[in-house]
Amino acid sequence: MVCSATMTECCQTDFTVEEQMELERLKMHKQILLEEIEKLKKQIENVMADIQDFKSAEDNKTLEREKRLCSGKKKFNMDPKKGMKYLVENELLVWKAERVAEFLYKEEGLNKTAIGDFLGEREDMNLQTLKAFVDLHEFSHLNLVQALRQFLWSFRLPGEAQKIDRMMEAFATRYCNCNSGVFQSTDTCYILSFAIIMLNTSLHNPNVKDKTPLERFISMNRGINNGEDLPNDLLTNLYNSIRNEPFKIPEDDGNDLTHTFFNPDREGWLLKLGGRVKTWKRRWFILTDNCLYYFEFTTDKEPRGIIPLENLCVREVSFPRKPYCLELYNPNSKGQKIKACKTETDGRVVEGKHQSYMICAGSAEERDDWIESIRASITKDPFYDLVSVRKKKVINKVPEN
Ligand code: 4IP
Repeated sequence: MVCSATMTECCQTDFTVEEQMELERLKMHKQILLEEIEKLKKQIENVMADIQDFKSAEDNKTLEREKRLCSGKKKFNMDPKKGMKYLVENELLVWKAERVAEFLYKEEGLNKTAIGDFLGEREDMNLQTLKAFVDLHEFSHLNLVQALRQFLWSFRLPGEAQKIDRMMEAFATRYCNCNSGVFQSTDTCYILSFAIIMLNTSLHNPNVKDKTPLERFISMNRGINNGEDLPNDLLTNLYNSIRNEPFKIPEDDGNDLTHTFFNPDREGWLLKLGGRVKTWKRRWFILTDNCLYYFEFTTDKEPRGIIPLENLCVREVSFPRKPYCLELYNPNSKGQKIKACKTETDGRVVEGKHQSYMICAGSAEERDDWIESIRASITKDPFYDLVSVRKKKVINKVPEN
């Protein structure tokens, strides 16, 4: 016979009343649990959706920040001051010397000229940043050329003398802190750094024809270690290092240190009137380093005379039968000899005897070009004064030990 009762009915019949009640209770419990699971599922879904929203909001924020950072860097590259203002106002950078220095040292995409300009400014914050920036460089166990390579690659030296002075001073201080005992003073390190940069130009700039030999480099740096000489080995190593590999200077607008003050400004044949004996001599003149050098032949290694242009003025003058003349004179000490040196025919180097230098060019145009170049040379490049003041200081210093 086929039973038409359902399974439950069948079971129900088999269960005791208590068992049936228990079963009912379990069923309800199961229902509640299922509902709770459903609720939890919904909650999890909601949380997941929130997380997703949060993530994309964060992504958007990061993206937004990236965009602002990018435009801040662009602004900085065009105008360092304005760029910094923007970066700080947009909370992309904290206005503290260490943080700004780190940013300038590590951040990709910053223009090295702009970094140099910012670091060279005289404001307190810029000075502090310069110090912090230089302190980020590790110069321990590097020789001076290696340290300079690292330093000069991290930004581009600005053209202004005072800025360069501050930066090189900061460099020299840091180098001496990292390598105590190498130099007697920061000034020694500073002067030698300049000598190395000049050497780099002399050896690697094709416009410079007179390449400084090792012996001259050594003799140029005599007495700079507080009156003492630096070891020949040290100078020779530095010389060789530069000779074998020139400095790598960040590319830009050609206004680098090399161009700023080491290029010969002008060279050419001119006639010069003697000091005491008034004879005209044809001499090869080179205007460079704020000095006028004259040679008998273009190939001569040693000049016949050197006229430092410091304190001098130049003007056009007329001279009988010499139509295109210019005169170098000292407006503050008329009637006195101009500070200069010359080599006598017997090879002795003596003081010049001119109260003024009368020089004659081949044409009016040539004369005017020379006047213009000499004037430009007199008014620019106070670097030499800066370096020479320090040089005098260290050469006259008594060694500490
Ligand atoms: C010389 O005349 C030359 O003109 C010298 O020029 C000049 O020296 C001398 O001046 C002058 O006496 P002589 O050759 O006819 O003797 P350079 O040195 O170019 O040959 P400066 O000082 O101009 O170089 P005094 O002042 O040294 O006499």
